[in-house]
Amino acid sequence: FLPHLVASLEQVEQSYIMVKPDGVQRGLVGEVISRFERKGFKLTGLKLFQCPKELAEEHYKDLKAKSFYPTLIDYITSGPVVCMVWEGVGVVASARKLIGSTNPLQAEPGTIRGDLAVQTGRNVIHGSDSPENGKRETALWFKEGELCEWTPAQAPWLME
Ligand code: IDP
Ligand code: MG
Repeated sequence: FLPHLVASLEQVEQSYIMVKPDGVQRGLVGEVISRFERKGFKLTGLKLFQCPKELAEEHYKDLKAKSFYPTLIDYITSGPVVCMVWEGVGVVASARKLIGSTNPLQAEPGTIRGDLAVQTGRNVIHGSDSPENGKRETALWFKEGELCEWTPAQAPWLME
């Protein structure tokens, strides 16, 4: 038992991160994964997936009333996405910072959207906006048994 690796379990969050179809088509999957790996979060789920319309609608149900909703659903289902779950203390807010503002023209340089995208409707990546939604979206996109619990070899070099 290595107490320094356990980082009080209730503080550990999950963020559902998804490379959207434009990111996959543009060959940015490795770049995105690399940024999260280098930050030091733990990957616990990963798959290439063609999203069915019903799942896209459920994922974005809060935006149903928006004028861009139909084109958003078309966009998300237009090709494969890469679904991921990243885990760690503070991962949800940190991932949002790594991702940058929704409108890539307003996203800071150094962020994924700031460096790699120009339009809100082609903004490359999704990240959960709260720990609660991190859990909800993880359960929505991954079946039980698709997630891996593991201890990265670098854990003691990331957390004291
Ligand atoms: P977020 O992805 O930064 O959390 P949300 O406001 O939750 O942004 O919107 C979800 C997604 O809907 C955005 O990432 C983007 O793909 C799309 N979207 C949001 N606003 C617009 C818009 O004004 N035009 C087109 N697409 C939009
Ligand atoms: Mg959102």
